Amino acid sequence: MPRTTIYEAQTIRLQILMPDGSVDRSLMPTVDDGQILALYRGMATMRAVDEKALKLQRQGRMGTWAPLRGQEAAQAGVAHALEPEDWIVPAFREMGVLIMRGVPIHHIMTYWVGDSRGAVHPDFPRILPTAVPVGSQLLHGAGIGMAMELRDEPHAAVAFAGDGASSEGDFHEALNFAAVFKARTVFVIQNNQWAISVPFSKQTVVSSIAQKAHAYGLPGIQVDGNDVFAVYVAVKEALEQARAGRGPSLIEAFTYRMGDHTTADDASRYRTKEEVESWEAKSPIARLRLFMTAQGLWDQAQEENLRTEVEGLIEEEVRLMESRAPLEPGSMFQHMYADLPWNLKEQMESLQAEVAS
Ligand SMILES: Cc1ncc(C[n+]2csc(CCOP(=O)(O)OP(=O)(O)O)c2C)c(N)n1
Ligand SMILES: [Mg+2]
Repeated sequence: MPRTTIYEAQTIRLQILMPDGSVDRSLMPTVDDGQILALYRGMATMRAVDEKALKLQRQGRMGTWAPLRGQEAAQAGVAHALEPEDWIVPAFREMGVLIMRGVPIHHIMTYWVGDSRGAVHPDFPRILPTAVPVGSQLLHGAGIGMAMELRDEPHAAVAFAGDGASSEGDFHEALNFAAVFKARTVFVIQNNQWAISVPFSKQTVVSSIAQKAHAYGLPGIQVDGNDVFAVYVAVKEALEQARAGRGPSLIEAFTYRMGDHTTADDASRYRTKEEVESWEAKSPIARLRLFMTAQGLWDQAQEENLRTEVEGLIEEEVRLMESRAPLEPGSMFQHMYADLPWNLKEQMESLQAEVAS
């Protein structure tokens, strides 16, 4: 009997914009200067919001925050490929996608101060609420894509998850359902190398998440997630396929979580400084700036103007977030049960009495 061979599919990583700011012209998408500037502006805004949120948390002005530092290109590339009618199905680290979609920053921050009004987006009905149960949102993304296929709607859903989510049953169920029912869904997995303290090497023995798509019969591609052009090209093509009813795709954006998992974590306890520094050299923002500078599109003065403008915007957004009247404390009892069980009713009444006094 021949020994059974374990076959690992070969994964190609799409890369267009190199860390030194040079590009592979043969793969470069058609993007005009305005689009490039919009991508850069979006990424710079994400970085500034991230930095501000960390400061607010340290000052006790924010409950927690899940830093997206390092993942700006992965999020900007997707956001830029979306059309207004496409659905966004986020996990909990997609603040950058929301910012580029136009969700006000103060509204995004509201969620992280612990106010449930920030979890939902009444002004953006095609953005689902933040999903903290890891991987659960992938099934919602598959379901929305199935509905669009059934109704023959020329739009698509993008469902986000991390590398850790690829170990959840939900991930496999979502891919399988999506493929079988030709869901108009694009799955974007931001492989940031860590699921809290669990490294990617403990999620799977194969070298990419992209190749898992093949088991379910949908195209899977890995892209350099710190390369905004590669992410944009891959997602744009996958979205066009999905909108036309030609089936779902999986895109693995190979990137790095530069910060802690959340402000409740201390990543220095489980990963080395050298590892983090090696990724600093692959920074998604720096490489786009190098490219733009080489093209004559960007200079120091523009950089400083943008920084001042974005800082001003964020200060105003924080002011708006902090000036919003807080939710009535009893609202925590509102959304779980249609009929409140007696013990919770008792607690609610006791809280109401306390607040009244
Ligand atoms: C079902 C479930 N299990 C565990 C957790 C606790 N938890 C929150 S985030 C996380 C890691 C997620 O890692 P990954 O999917 O790679 O996303 P990332 O945080 O890196 O963006 C875990 C285990 C959870 N929220 N839900
Ligand atoms: Mg991760």
